[in-house]
Amino acid sequence: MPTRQTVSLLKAPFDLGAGTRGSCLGPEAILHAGLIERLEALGHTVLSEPSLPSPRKGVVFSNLPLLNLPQTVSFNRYLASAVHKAVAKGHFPLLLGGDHSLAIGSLAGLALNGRQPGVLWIDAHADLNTEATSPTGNIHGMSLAASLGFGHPHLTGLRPPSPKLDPARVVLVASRDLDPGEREFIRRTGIRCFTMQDIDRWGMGTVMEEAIATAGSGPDGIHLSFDVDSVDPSAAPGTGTVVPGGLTVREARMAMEMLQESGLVSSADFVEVNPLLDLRNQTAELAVDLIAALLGERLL
Ligand code: 6HN
Ligand code: MN
Ligand code: MN
Ligand code: MN
Repeated sequence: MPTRQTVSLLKAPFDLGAGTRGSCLGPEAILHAGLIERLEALGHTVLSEPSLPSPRKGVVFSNLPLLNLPQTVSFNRYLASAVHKAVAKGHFPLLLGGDHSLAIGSLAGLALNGRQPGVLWIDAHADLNTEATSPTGNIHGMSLAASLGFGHPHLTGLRPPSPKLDPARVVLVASRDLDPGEREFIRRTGIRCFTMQDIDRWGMGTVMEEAIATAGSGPDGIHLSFDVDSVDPSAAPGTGTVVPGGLTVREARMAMEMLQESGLVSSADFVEVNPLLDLRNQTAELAVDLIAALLGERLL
């Protein structure tokens, strides 16, 4: 049995940070796939907080180069307060997205509690664009940069302090689709980046050992930000920005098992499940398997 925890389930039906609609339905799909039952079976207490208020649909603000900036800022402010409250009560905040712009609010909420965890960003992408480098204007491609203090002041300064993170304890895993500005960002800041090529060469076990050692080297543990597009589209088709050549189901699950064994993870985001693009809810089911493994479910 894992250490029993009180998990604050933060359902974030927000997709205006992405270019494709539908990840706002992700939280419901993940619940339909049986998340709460699986976590309760592990002995955890699950507090299903009310869904965060979704912004009004039908209005698209094409304020390039930052699409839907006002809605993204206000939703993430709510989210930061919700995370802040969960942490203050000693709960494990588990964010169900929604698109990856939500990591801005998630990390801002942890910072409000004076926490500066290391971050494991498991994703096909780096989400290290700013409005100056983004090829799309979609804020979900800017959330890690914003949390590191780069980009539009409404995003970086959503809640004080800024930056939220120490680049020496930020680690990217499963990267395979990096924009030119993001490569430059990685070179400039020295962020550890384990691409799929590294995983092919050294194996997921070795990569995760190094990733956990680097992200977990500070006093505040590790925040996991898991974008389901890190997994190969053959196993996770239900997401808006698929990139071939991703993690196998076993590699993703092993990453969760190793994080569980480390005992260092105290908050997590699972984002970019898009039921409108999914096949028979399989991506949501995969997310549930991974969350359960992260929180202690074992094969034997
Ligand atoms: N995500 N790099 C591309 C962009 O638009 O900035 C894709 C970003 C995808 C973001 O998957 O969280
Ligand atoms: Mn929507
Ligand atoms: Mn992402
Ligand atoms: Mn991604």
